[in-house]
Amino acid sequence: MSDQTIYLKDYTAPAFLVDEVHLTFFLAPKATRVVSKIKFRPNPDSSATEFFLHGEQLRFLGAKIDGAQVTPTLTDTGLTCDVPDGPFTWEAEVEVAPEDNTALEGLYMSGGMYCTQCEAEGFRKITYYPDRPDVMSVFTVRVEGDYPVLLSNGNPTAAGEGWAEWHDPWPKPAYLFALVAGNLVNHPGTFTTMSGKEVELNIWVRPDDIGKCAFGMEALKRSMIWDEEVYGREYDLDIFNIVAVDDFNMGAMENKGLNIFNSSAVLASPETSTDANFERIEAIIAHEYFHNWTGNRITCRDWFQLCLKEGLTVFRDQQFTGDMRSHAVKRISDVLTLRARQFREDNGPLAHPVRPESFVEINNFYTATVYEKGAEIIGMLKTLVGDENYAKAVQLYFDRHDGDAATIEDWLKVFEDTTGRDLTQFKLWYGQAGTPRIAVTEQLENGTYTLTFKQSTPATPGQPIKDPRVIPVAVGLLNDQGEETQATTVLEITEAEQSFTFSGLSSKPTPSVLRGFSAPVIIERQSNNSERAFLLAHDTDPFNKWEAGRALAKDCLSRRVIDGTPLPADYLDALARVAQDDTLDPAFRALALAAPSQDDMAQTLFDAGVTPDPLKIYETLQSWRQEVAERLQNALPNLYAAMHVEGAYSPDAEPAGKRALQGIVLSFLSRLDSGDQARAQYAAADNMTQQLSALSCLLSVDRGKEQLSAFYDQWKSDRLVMDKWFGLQTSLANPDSAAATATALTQHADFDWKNPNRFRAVIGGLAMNPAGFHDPSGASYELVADWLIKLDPLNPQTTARMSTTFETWKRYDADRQAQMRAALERIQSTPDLSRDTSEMVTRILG
Ligand code: B3K
Ligand code: ZN
Repeated sequence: MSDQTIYLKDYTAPAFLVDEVHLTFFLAPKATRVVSKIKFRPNPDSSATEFFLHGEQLRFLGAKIDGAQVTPTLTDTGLTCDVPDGPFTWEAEVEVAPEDNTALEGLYMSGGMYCTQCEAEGFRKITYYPDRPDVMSVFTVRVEGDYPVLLSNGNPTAAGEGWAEWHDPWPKPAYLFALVAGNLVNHPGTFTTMSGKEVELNIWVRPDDIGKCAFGMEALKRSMIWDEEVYGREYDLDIFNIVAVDDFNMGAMENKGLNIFNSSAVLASPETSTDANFERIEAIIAHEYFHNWTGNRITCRDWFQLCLKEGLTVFRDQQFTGDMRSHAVKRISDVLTLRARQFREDNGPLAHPVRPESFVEINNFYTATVYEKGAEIIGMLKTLVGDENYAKAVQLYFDRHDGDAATIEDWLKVFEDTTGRDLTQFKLWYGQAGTPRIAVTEQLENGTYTLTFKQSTPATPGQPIKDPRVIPVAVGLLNDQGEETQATTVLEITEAEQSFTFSGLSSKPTPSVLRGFSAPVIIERQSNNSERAFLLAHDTDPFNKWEAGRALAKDCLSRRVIDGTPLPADYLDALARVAQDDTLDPAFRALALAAPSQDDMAQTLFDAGVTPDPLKIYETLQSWRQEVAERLQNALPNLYAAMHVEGAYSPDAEPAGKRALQGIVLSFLSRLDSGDQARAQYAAADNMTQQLSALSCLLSVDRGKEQLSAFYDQWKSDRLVMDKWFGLQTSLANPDSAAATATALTQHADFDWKNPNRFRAVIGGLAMNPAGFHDPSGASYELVADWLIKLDPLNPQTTARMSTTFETWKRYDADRQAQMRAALERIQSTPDLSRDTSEMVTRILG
């Protein structure tokens, strides 16, 4: 196994280009034969001459060039061969064993069906090929196998008993190749595009799941219309297929015309899916569909440019969800995720630039930084150039680069050409890792109010020194009546220290800084809780209104963790006011009433120079819930009743928001009524949102044994619901019994550890229970390490991803650090550890 580091600076153009690919698959679980016929020609823009094709874990059966047999030189990673000077046709025959492919990369089997996952470098496990995104070609595929459904990319061209042929007219890199075969049924649909073309739509599932496709189909149609209306992008094939697969390493994959989805990211029904599931499914369907233009028609030159397609496509799916639901609520949830995942990454040993400069295993760079911070960069760019210029620049990008394998430079150039603006400094966002800190100070003198910003970014691995970046900081000012005296204005910070003035002020205003979270930074400003309460009550910017409440909560909770300070009455009063303010969207109120997460509190304390004690944080949050419940006691029953939704279940934002607030209210009520209301809700629930929220409330107050086993009996044959059943138990277990709970669940007959969703539910669920994961016995660290070591030889990608559970180890006390380090070292020293996991563990250890 090679574990060489690959560098962006070493990029060279491919020696050969591909004009046509013809593939024939003779499917068999243990021995699928893949016959390839590929038209190559030397790349006029490359001085390289070596003919190298990637290929891994392939049984080579033979090869020909222009019809004559050749004997290439084979290695573990590919082959080389002498080739003619001009264009030539390469033919090869290889054999692969999809049934033995537990890594779920390349061609593999899931529940009796064949499927593929090629991004980033999985195509080389299917046949010999220049498996790099800058080699694009038209593909024609013939699939032979005894299955009723045989699918590949593009349009179907011919089919008969046991075979089908597909042709994809759009040149694409091999990572977008896909094939599916199996006993599947389809939920059909149609879509008429803006130019009047009829497109056939299908969601392909196993027969048992046919009742769970309707929502996904409607979400797909909404995505297609939205991309036409907002970005002017039309679909470009006669057919668009989505397939649901149970064993999948991530959410979904945007293969051209044949998206393959983790079942959890597409299948939905009111009885089995929560509101959050519906929203996530809608977003993922949109995301994969949007890739058709941002990713497929315009792809990446090399994998260092991954954020070119991912950051932009995440940004687009965030805009879409905002349009479909609520922009304010979406922004708050996105920032919650960004801080929980990306800030955590950016402030620890795994910090890396949005465009990394090197990697050992590219699959390890499908990160929150590339995706979410990548999307924040697009958002900042839009803020800086304005909506109109953003729209123009993006159109120019589509016009100029359609059919290209592009770079971040290409992307920035369309903005420079559209606006005349120099984006050299802005580009630092792609190259510099780490979350900038901005210290804000204020001064009022002779009616002039000055805000001063000082930016700095802490050192990250390999990057000790950082330069000042361009940071758009949206600011508004409020007077002491709570009226807005300065509407939102975007201040562009470009220097290490910079001041901005506002004139004509008679008294000191209250600044509302970083409205809408206009940049992915940490604001450091001396504030106090009366100011925060004031902003919570009066800020017109919904994000900052929520943010003020959050800062208030974190401050009160931190004090309580540090020295037991009781929660101030005015804080509880402010919460009570928000809870009962009917002018506010229930979904917003639910977010405002939710406690900060344990991990968020740990990071907050760590940033304040306090070593976080996970158990103490857990206990503090528990007592917070109790105190809030008591303070809200009189209001809770009415609020609970007011959030009742009449009529049939709908996953739309409005009823979902009401259920979200009702769920929070129920969690408080459960602390006062021994779970009576939750038991009643559980018994009456006709949808998964309410069933699961009732069960969680019961488990959180140490009740619900009966419901937990009833839940199992009711849902044991539904895989996706059983993932919830498993995950809930490890994530909500009491700290001192979490490891034991997880151990018991790993011995459960339904614990199929080779299935990534189930593995993530149990092992990932434990990691999402910080007090349980960090139990001082070290039992959870041991357990997680044992399971990662066990999974690694089968599925390196999922193992590597889950090793990030340990990424915050340096935050904790010496004992915990020693235990976590020992667990990491044990993983690291495992013989034959995969390149994926080895790279991650080595970086985490630092
Ligand atoms: N592009 C895929 C992710 C592929 C991950 C490879 N390890 C899904 C997405 O971002 O849409
Ligand atoms: Zn994506």
